[in-house]
Amino acid sequence: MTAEELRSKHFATLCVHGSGEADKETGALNTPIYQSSTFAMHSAQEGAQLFAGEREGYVYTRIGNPTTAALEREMAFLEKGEKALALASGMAAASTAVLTAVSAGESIVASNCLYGGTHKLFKELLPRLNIEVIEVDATDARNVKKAMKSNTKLVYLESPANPSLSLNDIAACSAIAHEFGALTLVDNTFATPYFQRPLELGADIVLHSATKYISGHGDTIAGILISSADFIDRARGEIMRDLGGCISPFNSWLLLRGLKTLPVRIEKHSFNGMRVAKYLSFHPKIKNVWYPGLPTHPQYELAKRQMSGYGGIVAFEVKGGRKAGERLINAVELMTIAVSLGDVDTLIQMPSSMTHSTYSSEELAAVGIPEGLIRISVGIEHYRDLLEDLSQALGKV
Ligand code: LCS
Repeated sequence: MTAEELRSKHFATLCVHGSGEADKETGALNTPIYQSSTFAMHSAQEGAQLFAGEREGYVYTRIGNPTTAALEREMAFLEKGEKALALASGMAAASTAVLTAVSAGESIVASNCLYGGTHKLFKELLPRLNIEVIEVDATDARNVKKAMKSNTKLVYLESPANPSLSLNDIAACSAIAHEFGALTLVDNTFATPYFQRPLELGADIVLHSATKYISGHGDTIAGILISSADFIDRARGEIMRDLGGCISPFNSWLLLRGLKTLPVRIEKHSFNGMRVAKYLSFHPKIKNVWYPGLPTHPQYELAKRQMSGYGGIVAFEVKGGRKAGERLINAVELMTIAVSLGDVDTLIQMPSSMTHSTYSSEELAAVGIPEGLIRISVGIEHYRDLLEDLSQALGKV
């Protein structure tokens, strides 16, 4: 089947068959791991042309590698972008995207609910580089508009957000950014392209911590950016090449393998996520549940509009706050107490003291994240076993 014919197929088929551009050298169905740091040139002249950008080809794995190029091609294909850039981690992707879009003396308008590491980058390192970050409650696009300045070059969103599962109206925020001549970035880690494609909604850049659902097995740290050819060329040539946050060919290969099972994994995570969210929402010891697939989620209508499913992350608060929450976490037997998310294993953690310990108490309160909030990354085990574990753990609270 030609690449053109493949485009009309369903997303699940695209994940398995890819863009139809299998390894051209050998016909290998799965792209081999090109575990080589450097690539032989045929002449001094060819080397000069490669470095001058007058000729396409591989030079050195920090700048590009065939296994990584295959991953980038497939991620661009699935997110409907022109090009992609794979990096060593989600944070390498975030810092590379920001430094590509924004320079000293310019500003970013960002959601105030972000992964704790991104928040730390925005609060500490970027101000040192004279990049201002204005964090706003981006669940209401009007707050984004109010914060925009003439020097704002980037609107930075995370939807659904870690850990509150709040949403940003991607189409509305992107339209505002464009009015001001700025780009919009959406961290699409939680939804994955299976449930949400921000570029189709008007965003300019998509970011993934590929450590999570793209890998799916908890065995890789990686990040990916998808955007226009111009943005990705600049991110690669002007920032990643200099800061050096490249991905290893082996990790690119693991992610290519992860992509093939993304649809079945996400369906199962989401099926289980809904069951866990519903179970908790009816439990007498639970105060609150945050899950975009529940009609009680304040942005349920937006979730239905911009996502085709709700995913495997559930946040909740036990009556009795942090102490009671810690008792619950200590009582689980099947689930693993661990940060990260998107793994086949179910992981449980407390953001205020772990992933979001970079937020002050005041910042957590402003975002509406209670100190005792618990986040579960629901895995692909049988959901009855997960509910049984929660039931026995809640019995000890
Ligand atoms: N974006 C989101 C939404 C994330 O959840 C994370 C990591 C990152 C970016 C950064 O990606 P990394 O560099 O770790 O690949 N989130 C984590 C979490 O919730 N627990 O541990 C890491």
